[in-house]
Amino acid sequence: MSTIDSVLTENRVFPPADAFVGQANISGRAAYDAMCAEATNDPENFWARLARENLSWATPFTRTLDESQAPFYKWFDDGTLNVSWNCLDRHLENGNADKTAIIFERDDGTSERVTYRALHARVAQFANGIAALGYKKGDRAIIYLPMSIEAVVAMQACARLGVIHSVVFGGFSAKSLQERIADVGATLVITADEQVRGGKTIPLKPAVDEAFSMGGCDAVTNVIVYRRTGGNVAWNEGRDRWMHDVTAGQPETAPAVPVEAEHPLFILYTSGSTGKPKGVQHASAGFLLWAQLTVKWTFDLKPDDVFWCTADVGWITGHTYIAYGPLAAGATQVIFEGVPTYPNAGRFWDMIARHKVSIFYTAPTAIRSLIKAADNQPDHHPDKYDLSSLRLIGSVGEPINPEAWMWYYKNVGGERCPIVDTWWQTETGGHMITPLPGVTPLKPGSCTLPLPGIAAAIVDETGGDVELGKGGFLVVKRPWPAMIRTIWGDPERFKKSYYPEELGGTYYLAGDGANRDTDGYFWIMGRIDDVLNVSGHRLGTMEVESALVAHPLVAEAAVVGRPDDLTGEAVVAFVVLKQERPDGEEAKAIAKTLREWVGREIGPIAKPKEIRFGDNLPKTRSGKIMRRLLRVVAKGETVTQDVSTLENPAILDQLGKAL
Ligand code: 6R9
Repeated sequence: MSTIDSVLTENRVFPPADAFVGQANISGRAAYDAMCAEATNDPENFWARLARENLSWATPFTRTLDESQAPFYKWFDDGTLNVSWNCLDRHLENGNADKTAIIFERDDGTSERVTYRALHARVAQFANGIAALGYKKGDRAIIYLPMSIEAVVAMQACARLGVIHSVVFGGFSAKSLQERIADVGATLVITADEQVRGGKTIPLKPAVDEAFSMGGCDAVTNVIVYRRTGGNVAWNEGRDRWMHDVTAGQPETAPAVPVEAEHPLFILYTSGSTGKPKGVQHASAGFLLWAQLTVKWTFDLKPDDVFWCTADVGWITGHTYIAYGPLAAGATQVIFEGVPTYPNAGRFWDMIARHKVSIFYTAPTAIRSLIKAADNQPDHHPDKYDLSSLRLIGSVGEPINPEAWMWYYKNVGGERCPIVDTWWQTETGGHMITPLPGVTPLKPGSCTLPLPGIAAAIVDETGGDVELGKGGFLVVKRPWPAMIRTIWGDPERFKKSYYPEELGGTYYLAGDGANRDTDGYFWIMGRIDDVLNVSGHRLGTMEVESALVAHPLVAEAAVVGRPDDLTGEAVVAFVVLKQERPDGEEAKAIAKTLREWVGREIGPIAKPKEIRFGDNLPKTRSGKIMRRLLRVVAKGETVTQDVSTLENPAILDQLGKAL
């Protein structure tokens, strides 16, 4: 509640500087209003014009939007193109072959530059290599790689062949990997021996072997391994092959297979409100169009910019704003293998200075941890570095609190760089509500206004518009090209999750609560479902609960979020054991075991920050766990709500005590 109050009373406004407006790709409010008017008055023409102007088509489309199967919308569906061709080949044709595409910096500080010509050659060789193994359009490949040029090469090579990729974040466990391999029906897995982060090596290939040992991976015929460290790995002859062997001797050109606009480009799993992660399916043309356009609009990309998005390619931000958008737009971008605090808290600032980064895009959780680190390591405070190359900075992943916004604005942006606080989701494909740096006066903590073409609104539980100043559900009233197409293998769940009948069945329901102020600015209030946001990572409470109850000691578990200064939200688990409720050292030992268990079941990001044991959980007489009350208890507050419907009110006292 306190954050909601504080953001709604936030009244500082930072209009864009005249110099920025003068050079911006979208310059001034009138330009924005004109684009919004065009999009509202004739949406099909608006999107068709952008798709023709910005993408290179193999077969031009004649149909823009097919709503006949709504909410299964189709965009540009009689056109064909190749995503990798749009990201690479066309830059070779237009004189940018020798432009740097990627500046890759390793954990140890060494770096490598790759031109568009060289990246194209590497993608072609790998595409030829996997084509030679028999992979073709429509096959599914799991990519489980660290941040590397190879990760981008693997994604682009899949796109070149029409192979549908599903990237699994390197921090996910063998179990999570196995579930995704099985659900997506992968026939190819691409991984690395180990990853390197913060001076440590972390094995990856063993997780793949472990995933196979769990079953459900029989369709996979090849595991391609990128040798990052040369660390020891077990080898499965006939199935495993080195990436350098797959590419060896392959030609540096490869056909770019034209695919239908609606051909799935990738499937990316994300947490929902039930236990099983959802495979969000994106289409080729619509996704690429929006990835490229938002790089130009939101980040105001110019030919000489050096762009750096600090996300991992395992998340949607790394798909849209590393693997596809910047390349489609012909940018030079930095890709970083390591972590922000190694070898010290100045790593990001040092990299910005060394690589002359002009556009920097990171997450509030990183900013908050660097604020703290800068206090503890004054020698590595951003003011010790030359950040004068920056001209725009951005934020993504969770609401940014006004205090962190102000710190970022002053200490990183030098009170000169606009901050683009971009609200969007795995499902939206790209930015939805965000300032345009040459248009929008900024308010710390608000993602401001929808992009042209995005019909964002706030409605009540029946789908009716709410007045300005009143909170409600964030929806998008009209389809847009980069939207989710379906949940892989579960179209019913897609409809139920995102187009609920209660709201009329035609609005996309984002799952966030939001508010609008009298200027029409959006303020995101967080999730309305059982999804947590821990350090910008989405996590379903049900997912963590399922992991906990899978442990032989656990009878029942309820998981809630608690506000956390550093991670935004923290996971708190209330657990009933099959044995008597433990206390003292025994309780601490079991809590430790369970935390590690969750780390293995899902991944380290899902480990509960706190576990509390009870004889039972607070339940209604009909047996429903009252998570609402547990949220109050988790915060250390006293329950003041009416508990008369509770079967066992005394349990709240017991659960109120931390270990
Ligand atoms: C891109 C990404 C989506 C959820 C979303 C919302 C939260 C993302 C935000 C933000 C406030 C922002 N979120 N950006 N909340 N302000 N600028 O993060 O995708 O991992 O799918 O998460 O993240 O709650 O619903 P994803």
